Amino acid sequence: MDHEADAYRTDLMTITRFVLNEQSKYPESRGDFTILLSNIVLGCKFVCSAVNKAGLAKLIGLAGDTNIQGEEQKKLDVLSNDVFVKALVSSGRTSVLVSEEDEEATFVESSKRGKYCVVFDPLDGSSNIDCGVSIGTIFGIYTMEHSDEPTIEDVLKPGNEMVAAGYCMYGSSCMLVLSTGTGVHGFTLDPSLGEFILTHPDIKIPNKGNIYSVNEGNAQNWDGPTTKYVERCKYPKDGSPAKSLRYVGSMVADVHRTLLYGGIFLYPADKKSPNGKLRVLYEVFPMAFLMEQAGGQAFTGKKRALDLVPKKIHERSPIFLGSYDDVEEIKALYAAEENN
Ligand code: AHM
Ligand code: MG
Repeated sequence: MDHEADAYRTDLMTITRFVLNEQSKYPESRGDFTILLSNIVLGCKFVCSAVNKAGLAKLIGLAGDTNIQGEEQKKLDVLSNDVFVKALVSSGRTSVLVSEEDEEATFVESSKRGKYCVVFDPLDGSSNIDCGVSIGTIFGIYTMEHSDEPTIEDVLKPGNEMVAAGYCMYGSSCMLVLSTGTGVHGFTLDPSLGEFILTHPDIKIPNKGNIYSVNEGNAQNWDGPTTKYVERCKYPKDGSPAKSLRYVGSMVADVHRTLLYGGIFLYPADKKSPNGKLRVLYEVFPMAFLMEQAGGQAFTGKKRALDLVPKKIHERSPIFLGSYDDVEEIKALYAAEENN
């Protein structure tokens, strides 16, 4: 019997094994990153299970609602935030946490501190929660280079200083996509094992795609280059076929599709929101990091997204990310406008 063709694969590369292998290339590595990541993975598994049970368990509802037992129910995004904050603090490997759900950063008490700072959106795509459409968790990781008391400056750093970034998508399957700066790798949760298994090694985004992804309802308020770009997607001048439009409205889902199929995702500035909608630290940076690691680009309309230096933890920025050539085109339109 051909064992290779066996229905059961036995060389299961779990995410923990994968990260351990990667970290073993650094002789100074002490396993701290692996411990941190396994706590993030735990948070993702918890949220995945809560999202899957949401309808059944009546987890969906307004924060402040009470269930049959008279206990206060938590909205999924509040619950997810609690889970991640607790997992990250108890990992003993973090010092500063920034979550979309919390107005202020969390400074971990000294007895539980470690060298990492984590920025995250525990459950992104909130408008899609109640209708069962894919949502996700996004995270980015910085290292503290000093042993002084942590400050907010430890997270107000450009995205190019992140040491790792990723997202977990709670969709038809639960998938965790991660980069530690050596390419992008995708792991799918095997619910029977409770483990993320490497299913998409070394993801590379196609150089050019045929999909654009944007909320066109905002078109009347866009600037010139964005308007021109989207017009070109629909009415190409070079004889190429028009691009297809796909927009879920969950950044994780839209970026995931862009990563696998190619194309471009845009959340541009508009007259009402001059800085766009998406948050620099825990939405723009992690996704820009992954795109670059996969061979794509991420641009703000002015510069490389990862070169932004945030001044506030919840700062926003316009973002154009995806296939290298597609982002190159929008960069050229912004450059042309600047030269006018
Ligand atoms: P949220 O953090 O409140 O969920 O908002 C972020 C989401 C992204 O997932 C998505 O790309 C974007 O908002 C969609 O915005 P819009 O509804 O304006 O198109
Ligand atoms: Mg969000």
